[in-house]
Amino acid sequence: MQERLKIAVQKSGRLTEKSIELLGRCGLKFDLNNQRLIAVCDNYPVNLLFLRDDDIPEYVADGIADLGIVGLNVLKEHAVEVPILRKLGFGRCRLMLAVPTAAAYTGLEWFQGKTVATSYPHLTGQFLASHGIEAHLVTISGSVEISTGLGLSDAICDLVSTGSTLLSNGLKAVETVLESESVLVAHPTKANHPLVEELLFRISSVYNAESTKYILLNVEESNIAAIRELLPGVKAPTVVPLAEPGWVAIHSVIPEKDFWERIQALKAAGAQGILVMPIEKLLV
Ligand code: PRT
Ligand code: ZN
Repeated sequence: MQERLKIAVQKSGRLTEKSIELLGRCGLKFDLNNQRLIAVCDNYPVNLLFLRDDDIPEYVADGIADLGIVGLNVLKEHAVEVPILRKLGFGRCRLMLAVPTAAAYTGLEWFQGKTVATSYPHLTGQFLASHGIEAHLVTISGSVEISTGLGLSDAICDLVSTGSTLLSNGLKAVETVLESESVLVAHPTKANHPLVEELLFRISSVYNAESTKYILLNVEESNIAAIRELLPGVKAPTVVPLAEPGWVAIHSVIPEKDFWERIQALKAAGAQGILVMPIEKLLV
């Protein structure tokens, strides 16, 4: 029987939907109807293991799961040594120290001798110690943000995305301990497995497609050189003659990031009838 990869994903939480969606966009189909400890993939030798996110680093390190999708914050807090195969771009947040809004905060020395509540004692302790700060850490597993208002702590260290939780609890973020996003991790012996390499290739194709657009435009032949300068393409742009003599259509792929600047430059170089389309996958 063919070997099946086991991929650990969060059972129910902020990363669950995005993790399954990413694997779906890589062409992996799962029967998710009767969730759930394990879901079997119908068209790729993969099983999903649904776990609490905190357990994923250990499961991967122990080789019970071959791959895992987990927040960098959880991975670093557990200090488990497993290779990160790639960042996945979702679940972005920051682990931040936050103090009461009214506090006269001037710098990290403010934390000297203070009590800090957190679910991330390892990362918080390491950060404060690396700046020569001795603080008293109180580890709590949930609702860290209410601990200061309740008098349990002077400050907190917690994950922040929009900042609205801090605001509504009378706190302000003052220092970043860790920038986090979800990452794909592997058991060390599986990092170069052919099934893993194929999956990584598919993930790259999905992300490359997301960050690029397909562009078609018409231009007079005399302007081809100027337009080419502005179009990187995957190799080089495709140039097709139009029925109108002296005119060509150019097809290419452009990055999303400086999209409008590039369109402006193309127009200035004589491009007309510009058509831009999303790319579903980009296999390079
Ligand atoms: O049950 P299980 O242990 O699996 O789930 P969990 O409750 O531990 O985790 P979950 O689902 O809340 O989060 C999973 C992962 O999502 C985290 O480990 C992070 O990598 C990532 N993530 C991204 C976040 C946030 N953004 C986030 N904003 N995790 C938590 N939060 C919380 C934060 O703790 C705080 O309470 O949201 C609140 C702050 O949000 P803002 O928008 O008000 O700033
Ligand atoms: Zn958790």
